[in-house]
Amino acid sequence: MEDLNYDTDEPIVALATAWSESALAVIRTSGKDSIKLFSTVFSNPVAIIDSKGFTIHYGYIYDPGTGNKIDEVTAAVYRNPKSYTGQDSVEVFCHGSLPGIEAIITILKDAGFRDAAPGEFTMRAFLNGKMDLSQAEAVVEIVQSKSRQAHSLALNRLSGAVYERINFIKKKLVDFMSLIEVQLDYPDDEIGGETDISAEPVIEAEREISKLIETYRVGKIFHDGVTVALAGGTNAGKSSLFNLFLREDRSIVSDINGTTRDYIESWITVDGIPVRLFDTAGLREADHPVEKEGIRRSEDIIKNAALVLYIIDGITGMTDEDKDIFRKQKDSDNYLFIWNKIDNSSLLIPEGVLAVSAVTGEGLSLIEAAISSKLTGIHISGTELMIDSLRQKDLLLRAGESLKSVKDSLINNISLDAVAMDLKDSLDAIGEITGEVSSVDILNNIFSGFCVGK
Ligand SMILES: Nc1nc2c(ncn2[C@@H]2O[C@H](COP(=O)(O)OP(=O)(O)O)[C@@H](O)[C@H]2O)c(=O)[nH]1
Ligand SMILES: [Mg+2]
Repeated sequence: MEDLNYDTDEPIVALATAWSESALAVIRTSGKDSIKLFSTVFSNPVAIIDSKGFTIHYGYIYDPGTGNKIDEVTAAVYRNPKSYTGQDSVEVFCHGSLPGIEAIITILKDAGFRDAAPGEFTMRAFLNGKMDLSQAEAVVEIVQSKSRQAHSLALNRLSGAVYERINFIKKKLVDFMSLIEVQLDYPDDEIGGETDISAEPVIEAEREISKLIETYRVGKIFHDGVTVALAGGTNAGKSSLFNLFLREDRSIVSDINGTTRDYIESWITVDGIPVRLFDTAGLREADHPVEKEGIRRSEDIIKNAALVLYIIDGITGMTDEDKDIFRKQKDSDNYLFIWNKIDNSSLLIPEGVLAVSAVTGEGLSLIEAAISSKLTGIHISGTELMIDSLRQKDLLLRAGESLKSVKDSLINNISLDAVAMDLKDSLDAIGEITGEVSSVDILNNIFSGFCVGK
């Protein structure tokens, strides 16, 4: 990979934790001579230079120019190849003070480190064979995960689940490729008769690929989260339900119509799915311009939500507007109708409407289950293999397309050369997923999406 636009062995430094005040911060270094360079600013250089990998050393970082102490730290030493990047590396645990962090990084840069580019640590880990590309992508997915389930799904990928499945598919195709190559090397007359290669392995590989592609839709929901909006007439209990979902009093509840004039939002987790829940202003005729604007914004939110929870006031029953929306949307994939205030409602609940009380909480778990099944159609335990990288999905689609051509060629007895070409394209696409086949552009593209320090 000499073509990369920076040296992949140079000593680099970056803050690995958030740039904010905290008890501790971690500054990460990696690259050639990083242990020696670090020792020049450490109070006990000999201990560092002579240390084994996986050791921790207590001391001070100081400014070699002035001799001034900069911070009291511990330094973890890793030796090539046993480190995250596969290179020599030192991680510094310092106090989480912004001026302190800044001073340490400056001192380290004066000592010979340079600022790391986004994703450069993980790119080095990939280049040094510590992980494949699907695992490198999972590093970001873990850091960004918004719920426990999303976290375990990403952890699954980080431990190589995508890599293993891809290799399983690849093995089938490579074996098949050898069959084809034998046929190409030994023309028909020598082997005797027509080629009669079964398309079965190709069909199996195609099936595995389709299964993985299907996981993307749900994988993406767990990674990005989805928008869910509470809608309905004023006083139906939207804000009360919003608070119930949050298990706190965030939205103002009152029996005065039009209390919620704008929308408010919060992240919650429903059955492991990260949900961005919106409480909206009740949709009604309003005279006040502020309320009008709130209603307009709320309408936008509702229109763009992945799922609308439409709340009906169970004490008064359905209004004409409720009936109208119910008629239009009752079979929609994006609507769930909820009959609220069942603690105090004696009216008959229409079929297909879920029942809840925002006051007692009765019915909430059924609503959560309904939201989850509406959004994903399945229950996720967190141990499933699910992809959530668009890059991986597009490559799987390309691999699948090529396999379709392979199958068609075999069925229609088209030349084996054509079969071999399509097969190769499919293998290339699969190789790009794990990074076996990669170019500088692909790598730069993936790793530039990381933040600095990863
Ligand atoms: N009895 C009963 N009253 C409720 C329930 N949910 C909301 N309310 C009352 O209905 C009124 C309107 O509630 P609010 O959440 O502000 O409705 P919104 O206008 O749809 O946001 C308030 O007086 C709430 O206390 C419920 O489940 N049972
Ligand atoms: Mg409200």
